[in-house]
Amino acid sequence: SSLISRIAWICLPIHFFYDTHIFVEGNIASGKTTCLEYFSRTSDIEVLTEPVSKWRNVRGHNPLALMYQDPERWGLTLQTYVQLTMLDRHTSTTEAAVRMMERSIFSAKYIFVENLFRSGKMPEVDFAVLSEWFDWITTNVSIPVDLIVYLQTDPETCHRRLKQRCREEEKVIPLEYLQAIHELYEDWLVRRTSFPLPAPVLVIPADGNRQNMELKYEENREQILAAAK
Ligand code: DCP
Repeated sequence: SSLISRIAWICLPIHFFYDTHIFVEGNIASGKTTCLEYFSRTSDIEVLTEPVSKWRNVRGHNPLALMYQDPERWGLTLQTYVQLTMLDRHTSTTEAAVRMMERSIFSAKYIFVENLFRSGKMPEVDFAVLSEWFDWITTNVSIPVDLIVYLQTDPETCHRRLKQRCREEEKVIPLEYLQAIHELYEDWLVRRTSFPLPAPVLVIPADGNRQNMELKYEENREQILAAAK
C-alpha cells in the first residue's frame, strides 16, 4: 500500500495541473457544436455540449419554445432552468485532463438574460431575482475556467445557418435578435466594456464553411491546448 500511496502522491499534482476548463462561446448557430465535435474527434478532450435538449423538454414541457412565443411571460422560466443546467455542467466531475463546454453560466446571464431585460422583454423583478441567484452562485460556488474560445461571426451568417437548420422553436428569430446578441458578445469578450472576464479570450473568426472552420481549429489547436499547461 505504501507503493500505491507513493504513486498517488506523484499522480495527484499532475492531475490538477492538467485539469483545464475551456468554454466555447458565440452567437446562436455560430458553430459551437461543430467546434466541440471536431475537438472530441481529434484530441483527448472531453466535450460537454449545451443541454438544449433539456430546455426543450423538462418533464414534458418546452420552456425554449414558450420563451420564443412569449418572452415576457416565459423568459424567467427558461433562464432559471438554463442557469440550473449550466451550474450542473460546471460542477460535474471529470477524469479528462481537458474539458470543453458549450457556453457557460456567464453568457447565460451576461448575454441572454441581459438581452431580454434590455429589450424590455423581461420585467425588472424577474431580472432582479435572476441576478440575485447568479450573484449567489458565482460567489459561493467555484466555477473553474482557463480559456474562453469565442467563435466570432457576422449575425447575417448565423441568420442564414439558422434558416438552413430549421429548428422548430427558432423559426421566429429575426436578424435583429442575432444582432443584439452579437453586440452583447462583442461588448463582453472583445471591447471588454460590459462585464468581468472570467478567463483570457481566444477569438476565432467563424464565418467560413465547415471545411474552412476545421482548418482554423487545427491552426488554433496548440494555442487552445496551451491553456492546459
Ligand atoms: N438560448 C437562450 N438562452 C440561453 C442560452 C440559449 O435562449 N441562455 C437559446 C438560443 C437558441 C438555443 O437556446 O435558440 C440553443 O442555443 P445555442 O445557440 O447555444 O445552440 P446552437 O445549437 O444554436 O449553437 P451552435 O449552432 O453554435 O452549435
